[in-house]
Amino acid sequence: MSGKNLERADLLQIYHFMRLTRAMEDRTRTLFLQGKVVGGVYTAQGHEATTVGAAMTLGNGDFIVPQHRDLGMHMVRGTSPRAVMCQWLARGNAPTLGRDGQIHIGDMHHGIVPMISLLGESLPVACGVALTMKMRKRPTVVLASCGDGATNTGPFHEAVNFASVQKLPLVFIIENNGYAYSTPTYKQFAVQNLSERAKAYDIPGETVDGNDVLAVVEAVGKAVERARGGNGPSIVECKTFRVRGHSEADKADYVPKELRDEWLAKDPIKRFEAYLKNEQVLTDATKAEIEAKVKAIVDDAVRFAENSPAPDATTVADYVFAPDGPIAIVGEPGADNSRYINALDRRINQPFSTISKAEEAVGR
Ligand SMILES: Cc1ncc(C[n+]2csc(CCOP(=O)(O)OP(=O)(O)O)c2C)c(N)n1
Repeated sequence: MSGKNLERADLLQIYHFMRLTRAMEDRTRTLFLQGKVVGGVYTAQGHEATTVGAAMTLGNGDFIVPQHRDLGMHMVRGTSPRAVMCQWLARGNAPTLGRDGQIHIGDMHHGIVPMISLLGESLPVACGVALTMKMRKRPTVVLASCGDGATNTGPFHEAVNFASVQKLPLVFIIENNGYAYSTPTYKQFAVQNLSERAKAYDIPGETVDGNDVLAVVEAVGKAVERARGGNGPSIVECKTFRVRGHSEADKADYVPKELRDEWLAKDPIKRFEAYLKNEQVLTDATKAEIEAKVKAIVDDAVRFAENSPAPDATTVADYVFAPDGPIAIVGEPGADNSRYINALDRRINQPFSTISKAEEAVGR
């Protein structure tokens, strides 16, 4: 999908996902204030054009490797709103079975690789997925995102370098939202735009207005096409702003009021809505229809999560420790005496089970 050839239905779908993302987060904040959310709430009001726009450029068989502000990408790729609400309310039937209250979740069937909470660490994993697909000669693109703060970690640079050397079908989205927790960008790096970092790895880098969804679709769409064509990775920096705190526990009083007001005036949903009205794509009736649909989805997800059971305390150690069992000792009967390198080699030449399942699911 490229910004220039969007049909009416595409535009309305983008609007729907932006509204859904905002509504899911707004409702979560209410639940948090009611004391129903277990743990912190990390939202991304202001990021919707970036997250929804970027994900809309992908095709069915592609992968995303999202970060903690990427609910919009999850919504577009098909993570169930019920599953997200069960995560936030830490229910026993949530994807992490109540062990984590965030969107550190994934579903390989929908091409969603779960986030690793340590900043930057998901990016080498994205390289692994892209390399696998390249070795299998699949026309798959992997879209990996991170914040401005995460670009200062070692794994970010290792991943971009590796992706460049291997010409991987990868697009790195940098969501530059002005702050890494309370640290403003000017205290994090000396470059003007984070896309300049692409030069060091000899790949294209572009900076776009991350609050303009059509600009995001255009820039990311181009990078996705480039990756799919076998021309390697790119960086797209989306400049946006986190208008709320790092989490709901953070009042963010380190952000000057004028700066927040300036970005609130550039709200990505209001801007897109004005554009759609001007283009006569969004009428009052269509807007009301979308609002009702979004409300029904969120109501259903909340109802489902509130009626879901709490985690069963007796299962607390499940999936945390390896099950008891015999440990094979090298040299003893029944043990695999392969050298580590041969075992790895054997594994690499076998299909990766999770990725194979995902491929099956998307009918490749
Ligand atoms: C290696 C590492 N250091 C610190 C943290 C704690 N932490 C989580 S999010 C965050 C801020 C990240 O800033 P940025 O990458 O700019 O993303 P943003 O939250 O602004 O979207 C921090 C410090 C972490 N998860 N991993």
